Amino acid sequence: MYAATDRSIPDDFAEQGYVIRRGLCPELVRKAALDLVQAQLSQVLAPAEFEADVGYPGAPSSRGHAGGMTVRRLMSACARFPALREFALCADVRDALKAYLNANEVCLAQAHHNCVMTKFPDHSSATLWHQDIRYWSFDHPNLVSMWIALGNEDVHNGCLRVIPGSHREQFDRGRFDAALFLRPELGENKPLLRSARLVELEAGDVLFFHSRLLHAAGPNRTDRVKLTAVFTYHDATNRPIPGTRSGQYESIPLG
Ligand SMILES: O=C(O)CCC(=O)C(=O)O
Repeated sequence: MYAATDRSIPDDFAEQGYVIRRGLCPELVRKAALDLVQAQLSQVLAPAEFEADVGYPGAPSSRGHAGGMTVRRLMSACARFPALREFALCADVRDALKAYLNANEVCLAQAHHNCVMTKFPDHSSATLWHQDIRYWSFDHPNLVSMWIALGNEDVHNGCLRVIPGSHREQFDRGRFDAALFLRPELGENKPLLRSARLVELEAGDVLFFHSRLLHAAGPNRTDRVKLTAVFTYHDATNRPIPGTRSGQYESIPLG
């Protein structure tokens, strides 16, 4: 159904809206993070978001339904996973983000994302086509997320799909539904969807993508949980709108 798997490493972030950095996350960081993530998942340590909360296709309709309390995100990753925090704030990551954001100083947003996304085998939902800017309220829609594969990600366990270059397009509001998901049934959206690419990652690979890049993901059809850490960054001069969810916590400067 999807044109191709992206095993290449597009080096033109400005053109493509994403870049894959193979093996950027050191093994020591990944293993330390995995141990702690698994320990916290086994206790369902708060703050967490559950499958029933997201309301995505395939999610149980309430927390009381079978699988409704399946964890979908362990929130506040920076505060609870020291190895991930250290990596998320390190010089290599900072330098990459300065280039992708074309910024002199960058900050990590604690307000949202900043999580470990989980996809459990028995109750995992699909995420429809969207731009992450739907979550954010900043002066400018120019943020970049770092997606760290803590294990392998492929079409079987619900890896991401992206539409290269879509971050550069201006879309009319009518191309999206009420919840700001792209409307696949519209003729004008079909060519875009045909250009989608699978982003298959190996453990330790890191994907950087722009907050306006259209992306989606399927459910996990394997028998093993998929775990991904996600952090979002912005130019220090690009400020969250006061009173919005984006403004609820101070961002962390990386310098
Ligand atoms: O289902 C997924 O893994 C994608 C999640 C995602 O794109 C999001 O939460 O913005």
